[in-house]
Amino acid sequence: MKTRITELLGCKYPLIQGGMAWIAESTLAAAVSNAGGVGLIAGGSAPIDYLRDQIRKCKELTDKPFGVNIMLMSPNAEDLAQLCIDEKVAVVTTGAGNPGKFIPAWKEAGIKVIPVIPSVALARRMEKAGADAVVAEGTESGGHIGENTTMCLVPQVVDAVEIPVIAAGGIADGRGVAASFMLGAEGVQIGTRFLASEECQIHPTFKELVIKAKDTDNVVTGRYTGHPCRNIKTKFAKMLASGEKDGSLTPEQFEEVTLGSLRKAVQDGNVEEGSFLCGLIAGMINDVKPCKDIIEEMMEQAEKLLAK
Ligand code: TUI
Repeated sequence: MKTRITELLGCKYPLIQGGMAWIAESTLAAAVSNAGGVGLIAGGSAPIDYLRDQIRKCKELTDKPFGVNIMLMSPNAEDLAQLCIDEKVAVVTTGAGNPGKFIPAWKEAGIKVIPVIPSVALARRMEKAGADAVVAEGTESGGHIGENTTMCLVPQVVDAVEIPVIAAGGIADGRGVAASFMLGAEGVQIGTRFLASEECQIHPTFKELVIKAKDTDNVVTGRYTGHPCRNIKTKFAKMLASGEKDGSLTPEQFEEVTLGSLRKAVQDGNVEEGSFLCGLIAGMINDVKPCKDIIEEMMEQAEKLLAK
């Protein structure tokens, strides 16, 4: 499993953890890095002091490389981007926007830059802007999503750029990893599978929802706001989806009722008002395990399949 991604990031496995807002903190990131992947702390829309604290905690928990995800829609993005430089973070991934203006300063600081992109056009732009790799993220992913699928997007991005491509969206076992490699990816980004890990600090109700989810227990909300998000199909998510469809919820009302809903899901396990962001592959996930077991089983299965 040595690829340009393991070489670039100095890790054992070509696997990075998704930068899940409100979810990915130092305990999870360190567990993934200690298991041979690259863990990520999500900046989300957190205050700068929170992220600094999380980065420092992670440095205490692991001596392996780890990274930070910058969510570009955050009003704090600029400050958090600078913090990654000040704290000498090894890797930065970005989501929900074009990180072009930050790339020169990150590169100058020796940070490996890996934008998450939903299209070939943006992958090309990121390569020109100096990105070290890209994550091609299919619409199967949880949270904020693009339109193209992993199966269709990954090979098109692989054909379009020279830099290594990491596949994301709908990958939760060795079959998904092997398939990604067949599509030309040199690494995988895993998010949803780590929701059901022992080290993930989300509310037990959230883990329970992931484990119990069937293939159809998933819904995309907020397309009409311009920020489509994939969630577990709770009563709240169904209300949002039908309000959007039948016009009983205006985009403004949608924004109002979803304000703070990520925190309500992650910290409180509030199924009445929380948004449980989660990928389409949750139906395949049936147990909570340590990150080390998840990663080793996944990579062992992938290696066997790829050797066939
Ligand atoms: O960023 C994600 N997933 C996320 S961010 C998030 S927090 C949030 N909450 C509510 C609304 C919006 C965000 C939850 N999940 N994944 C990576 C990703 N990036 N998916 C899609 C994109 C993307 C979209 C447009 C990247 C770039 C882009 O560029 C547009 C442009 O400016 O050209």
